[in-house]
Amino acid sequence: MAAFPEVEKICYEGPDSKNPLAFQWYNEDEIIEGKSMKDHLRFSVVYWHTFRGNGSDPFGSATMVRPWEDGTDSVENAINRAHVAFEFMEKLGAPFYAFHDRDVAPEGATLAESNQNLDAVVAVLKEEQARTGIKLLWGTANMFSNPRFMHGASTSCNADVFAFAAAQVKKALEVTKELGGENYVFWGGREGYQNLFNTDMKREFDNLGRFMHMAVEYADEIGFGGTFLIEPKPKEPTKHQYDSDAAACINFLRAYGLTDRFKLNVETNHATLAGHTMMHELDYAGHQGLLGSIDANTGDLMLGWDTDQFPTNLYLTTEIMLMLLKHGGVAPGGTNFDAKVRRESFEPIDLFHAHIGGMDAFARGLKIAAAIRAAGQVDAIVKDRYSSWDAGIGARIESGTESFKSLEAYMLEKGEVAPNQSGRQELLENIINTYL
Ligand code: XUL
Ligand code: CO
Repeated sequence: MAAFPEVEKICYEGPDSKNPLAFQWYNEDEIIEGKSMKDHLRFSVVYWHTFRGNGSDPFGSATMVRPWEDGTDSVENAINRAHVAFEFMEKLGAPFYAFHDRDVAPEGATLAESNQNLDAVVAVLKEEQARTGIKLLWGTANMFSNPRFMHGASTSCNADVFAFAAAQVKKALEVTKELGGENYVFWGGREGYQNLFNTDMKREFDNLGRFMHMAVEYADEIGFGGTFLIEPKPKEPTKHQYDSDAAACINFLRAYGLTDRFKLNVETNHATLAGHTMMHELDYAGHQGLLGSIDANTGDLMLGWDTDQFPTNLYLTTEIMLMLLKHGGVAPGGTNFDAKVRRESFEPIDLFHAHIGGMDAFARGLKIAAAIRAAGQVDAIVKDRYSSWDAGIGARIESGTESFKSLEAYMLEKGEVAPNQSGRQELLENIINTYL
């Protein structure tokens, strides 16, 4: 029986459409900068929020109405839910999805039982992928919900927890490979600390590095060639997460010799929590050649926590798409809606409204960003701003032929620097607004 009988396949109807179950901007075959929107954006639906989110928050219990759930944590219910998930994604027209092991199948009383449960559901996911053509963007392991991970997983003070986490990631890698997953994600979960008085930070970092190397080794052993992604987040649930922002993650990857196999999965609301803009995080990861994928969502200006709302702000999606186009696109990563409907939006149809809105916001951001790039005004201003580096002393410094001594001689002779020019921030902001 269909879970969403009132919903047909969501189609593109154009900007004038008033149909809430149609796209106004996401036209998957439309070509932008030589590539279809579908290939630029590579939209992905997350299993955890969309099919497991129940609307509970720190102040109240579940609100979501999900008629297909039978209220048990059985494998049978999980299999039924998998069919619902694929009906949803097929009707939405999302080419990808992403999950944690424990989202798709219930955790058993032992590791062996958990693995068995996972295998039973993965067989169904595989059939559904073959039936619909929907692919797995990435798999990951939930190493933060179970109480055993209270001190972290690979950074736990309890070596047995490291061993359990290793076994769990081993299985999650096997499953991701079995389903043709294009990437594998590590979000730090509880890899961080609450209090430095009880923490051997050096040992925890070393073990984190050791764990990642074991993951790469095992991926090689089973022939999993997907990209590994680390997802920066500065806090929540711990006071300090080791993967705190793009720069900290990249420093970790370099320090432990992992940059050849890892890139970053950059999430908007995590950037906000880190005190950065998403644009900053994307540009930083991008210019280091380590931009792998994005988790698309947004926070709320009035709330301090990780609200993971669907992105609807065109300024934000434009900034993101400017960065993705600048750094050569997001593939083999994707635009993964790590976002949840708010607890007052408890009806199944709200899931469609949320995803349609997010996809349209990104499609518009892509079109706006492409128009800004085609016009070239912004690029021309940036090029002009740095023109002192294109010739003369700037070009000589960049070519490596100058030194402190030669620069002192140059400046002693010249006496004072060439006059500075305006930064033109307001003009640039006005230009961006003309495209929105
Ligand atoms: C947590 C978060 C996770 C990761 C996957 O804030 O973003 O859902 O994306 O573990
Ligand atoms: Co995320």
